[in-house]
Amino acid sequence: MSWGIIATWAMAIHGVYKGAKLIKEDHSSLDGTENAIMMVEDDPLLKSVGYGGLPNEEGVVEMDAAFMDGDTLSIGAVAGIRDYKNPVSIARRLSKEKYNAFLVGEGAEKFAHKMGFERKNMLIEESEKIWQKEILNREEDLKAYDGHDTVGVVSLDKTGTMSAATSTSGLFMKKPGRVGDSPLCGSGFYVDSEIGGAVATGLGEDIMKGCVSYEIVRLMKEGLSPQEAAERAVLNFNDKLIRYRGKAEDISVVCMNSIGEWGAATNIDEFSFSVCTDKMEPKIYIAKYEKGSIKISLASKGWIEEYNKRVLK
Ligand code: SD4
Repeated sequence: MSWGIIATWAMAIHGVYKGAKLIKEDHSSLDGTENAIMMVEDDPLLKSVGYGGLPNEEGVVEMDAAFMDGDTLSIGAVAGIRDYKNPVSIARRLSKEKYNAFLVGEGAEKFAHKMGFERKNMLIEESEKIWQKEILNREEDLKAYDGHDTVGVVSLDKTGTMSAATSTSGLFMKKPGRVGDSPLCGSGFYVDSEIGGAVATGLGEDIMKGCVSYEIVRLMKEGLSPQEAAERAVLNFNDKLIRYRGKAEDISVVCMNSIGEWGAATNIDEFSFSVCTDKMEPKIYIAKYEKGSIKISLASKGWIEEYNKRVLK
């Protein structure tokens, strides 16, 4: 059977290697997805997810994460959680609960403590410095990060099981308690093993207006290929936001169907993503939004070097 794993942003390439290795060695899609995300959460150089993530306006790192099992449609999520090492693992654990599967703030932390998850101060010195500088030159608008924000993963294993998950520290300088699209089912993520899955990154306040991830899965169910579904969902919704509101903020997505075909779309100049399947080694691609359509190309060596300089600093 085919298998595959796809993730938002080039920063997730090591996670994709890890997830692909597990799936190749007959581990489940659920393990592949969780481990891929944990690698991104654990990397202090990545300022938009987990350890090292940029804080809210009070200088506190508050994280959102979700996990979905495509065989059972079970969902677990946390929002505004502080001081825990791997929010995605807490979300996965919560997906096993019949009740109370989406917990916020203190409630999520109490659950994580009870279940023995590792506590960790997620604010690193470098991120605190960036925050202190930002307080002095405060801009009014909150923006999605430049090329490296929420990590979202969809994977398919050899038995046909699919899963999806997200993890993020959300918008830099957000208000305490602000929750984005990432832990919201249908907006930041959705997966159904009979059809496929999708995850989103960008400005949560806009992504959630269109339940973008669910829309992609719905379109795949209608018979569209992942690429067609991703493009149609993002471009149509982008146009609608512009018609209704005059402007659409950043929306980027990746998706995969139940036979390991994949797709990506964006409404920004450049959105990178990482993918590996039984048919191809892990690779970084770039999706570009140009004159109303999406162009996808392999990232060049030069592009990757430039990206690493910009993101891993
Ligand atoms: C959010 N989509 O919280 C997420 C991640 C993000 O810049 O902020 N990206 O809205």
